[in-house]
Amino acid sequence: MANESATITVMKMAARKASIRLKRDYGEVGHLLISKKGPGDFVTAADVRTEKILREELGKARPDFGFLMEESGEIRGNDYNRRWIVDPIDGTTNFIHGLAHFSICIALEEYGQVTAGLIFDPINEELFWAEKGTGAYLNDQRVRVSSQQNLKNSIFATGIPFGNNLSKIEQNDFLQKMQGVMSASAGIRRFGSASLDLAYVAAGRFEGYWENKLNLWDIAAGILIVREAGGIVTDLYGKDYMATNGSIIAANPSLHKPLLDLVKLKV
Ligand code: 2AM
Ligand code: CA
Repeated sequence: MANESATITVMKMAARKASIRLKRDYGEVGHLLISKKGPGDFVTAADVRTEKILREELGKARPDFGFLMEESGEIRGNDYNRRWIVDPIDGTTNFIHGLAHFSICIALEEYGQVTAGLIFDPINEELFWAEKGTGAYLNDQRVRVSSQQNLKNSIFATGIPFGNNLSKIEQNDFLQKMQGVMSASAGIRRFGSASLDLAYVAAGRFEGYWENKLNLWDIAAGILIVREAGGIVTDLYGKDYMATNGSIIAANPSLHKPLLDLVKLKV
């Protein structure tokens, strides 16, 4: 059983409270899928409501901390050095389509460093969490990255660009990189939630994961959880600027470099 701080207890309670309504809302999406209007507006409301519950719960427990939240943006607290980084639904597109693969993400950043992270998949009741220096956990069990050393036996997750969020040149570059990984590995998965992709790397389910154009709230908790599970996380240039350039690669220590060699960004 893990020894956890008061902070992580606060985070877990907030996530569990927010998840009760969120699960009910997810149940509604099923009905709305076949309605003319579709579930889009309803899901936006669910997103905002979940964020509000998280803000209230975290704010009650730590009144001075600030927030960076997907829906509300930056909210300064009295304590300038501590803030919660929150994504109320990571995997919103899955949620909208009635696909049961999304999470609530909470990270605590202190003096610019994430010191605690939580990723909660409320449908599967999987709560991934870590605190700096004390390891990574799935519910009450310690998790570690996979020990696989060969690319050819490995599966990797990624996020395939959608709509026009990449230029044609970037799209082609991505396709070329996918081709490299698909030839070298046992396969690629695209599950649609950056946080759960990172959580699954931490739990050894995926050997690695890479994606570009993400926001800090998608990855803040996951970076800590993967590192505490013994994995390596960098940006797609092999550096530590995930928060500023929004690119990320996470893998077990044996496969981080081989995967990076296949998917590295040049410019
Ligand atoms: P979201 O569900 O919170 O939007 C899917 O590839 C991953 O990309 C998800 O974790 C998703 O988070 C994230 N993402 C970041 N920016 C996005 C955007 N503008 N539209 C859709 N997904 C986005
Ligand atoms: Ca997200």
